[in-house]
Amino acid sequence: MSAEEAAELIAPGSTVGMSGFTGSGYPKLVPQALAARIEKARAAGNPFRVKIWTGASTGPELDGALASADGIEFRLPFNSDPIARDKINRGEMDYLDMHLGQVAPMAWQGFLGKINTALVEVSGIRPDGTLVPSSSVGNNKTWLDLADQVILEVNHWQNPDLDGMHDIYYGTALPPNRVPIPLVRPDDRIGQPYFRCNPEKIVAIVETDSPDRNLPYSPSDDKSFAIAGHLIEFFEHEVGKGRLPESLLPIQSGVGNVTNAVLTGLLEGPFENMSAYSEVIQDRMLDLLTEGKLRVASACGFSLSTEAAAYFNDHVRDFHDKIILRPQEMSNHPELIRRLGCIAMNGMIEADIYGAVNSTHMMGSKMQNGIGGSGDFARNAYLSIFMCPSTTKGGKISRIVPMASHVDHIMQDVQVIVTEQGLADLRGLSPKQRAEVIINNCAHPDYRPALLDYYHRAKAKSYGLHTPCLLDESLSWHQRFIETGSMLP
Ligand code: 0RQ
Repeated sequence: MSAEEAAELIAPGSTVGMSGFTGSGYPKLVPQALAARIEKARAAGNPFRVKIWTGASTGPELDGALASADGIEFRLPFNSDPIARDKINRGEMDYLDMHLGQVAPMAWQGFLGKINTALVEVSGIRPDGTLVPSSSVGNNKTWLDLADQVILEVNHWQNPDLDGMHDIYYGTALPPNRVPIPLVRPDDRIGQPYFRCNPEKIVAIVETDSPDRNLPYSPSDDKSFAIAGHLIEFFEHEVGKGRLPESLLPIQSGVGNVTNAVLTGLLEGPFENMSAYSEVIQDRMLDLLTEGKLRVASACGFSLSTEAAAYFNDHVRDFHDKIILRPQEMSNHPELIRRLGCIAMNGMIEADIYGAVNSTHMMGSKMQNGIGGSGDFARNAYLSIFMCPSTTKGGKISRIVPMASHVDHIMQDVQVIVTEQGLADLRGLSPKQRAEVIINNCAHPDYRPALLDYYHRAKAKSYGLHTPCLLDESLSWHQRFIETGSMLP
């Protein structure tokens, strides 16, 4: 049926579980038709909103369209759409920012409430009724199983060769009946390539031919390459010490310029036969696979530039045996991340001198995207690494601060911090030892004296001397930025 007819089947106020993970595999037509329906209802004096659950971020046709129509009452678990972000930060949309790996278990446990409709993009429907997943898997398995009704968007833009690339594991159960997950290597296949779906629940099938949201490629800058350089040197050091194998351990890498630069560094570096156990496959990961540096990449979806997406679409066959796409409860599963010994590499907004990391909130209160999978990986990884340039906004903001204005990753989950200034290896260090390494190795020289001054005064005057702090001053840098536009004194 048409997208407009399908959108009529979504009840006002209901909960819709949608596909979509980092801009891949999200439904494109029905959300726009729903947004148009909401606009029309508002014009007629009967506005309504819905609750949206997804895998992670989606695209302008979903979050952008529905947020513009003021149609989202509640959203989980991750968002990077600027219009939705603005609504969240104006207090006009409720947002639940969750660990991506915990969404499906929490839905099954009944903690999130009822899901009425699953709206899922697939790349095909097989004669036996099973569904060929699209360019991301997200929480689709869970939405399809739990929802009362199912709307499918069959997207012909997706390459049919995606068929066979997915591994959908149906062995999950609720406590006390959980059993070990039989995955011991990133390339293990433990499930089936297709989603099952009760045909009686399918109320609409809509055909589309629309591309995923692919953003133009912006090349990494000098600071990103400096960060990458420090990290590659660190890996070589760890291999030399016998703490990492020569092919490293399965890498997890966030998205963005810095992580793309690190992957470029790995492309040029000495490590061979590597593997990735990650959430997303980004541009440089495709290059690593093409060059044979990376043997296999397991993830939940793609986050590609327009150029890389076009290349991938033309060459899906070549990647067929090298990429495995899994549900996010598997790609981000603590048991698997711990067992495989992943090397987690994620971006951050700021870290404090003790190495607590803020991944989500600007100045303590303004949501950027969400914690995503960074927490799933950071706590359970073999090595947990966070990185960013040491300043931003033309030097007006230091990303190493006396106290993080919001904490997503506690000290114990942060083992290595890297900026373009250098790398702080925090393993085995007490809070005061961590502070000295972070300030001296990672802070920008414009802020280093002020950080040292704060730290020394805190050591003299703090209420306790385990993690010294001056409560009346520790967040003053953020307040100064809010008041003057700069953290500089
Ligand atoms: O602002 O966009 O106006 O230029 O924030 O900053 O340095 O480009 O950061 O794109 O690497 O993202 C933590 C958000 C970093 C990301 C975060 C401003 C800065 C700029 C972006 P402009 P950068 P990145 C795998 C794991 C959580 C999810 C995650 C993220 C903009 O890495 O979302 O890890 N992580 N997932 O100017 C005020 C500060 C700031 C600041 C930066 N301290 N104060 N503004 N900015 N620092 C992937 C998934 O989970 C899907």
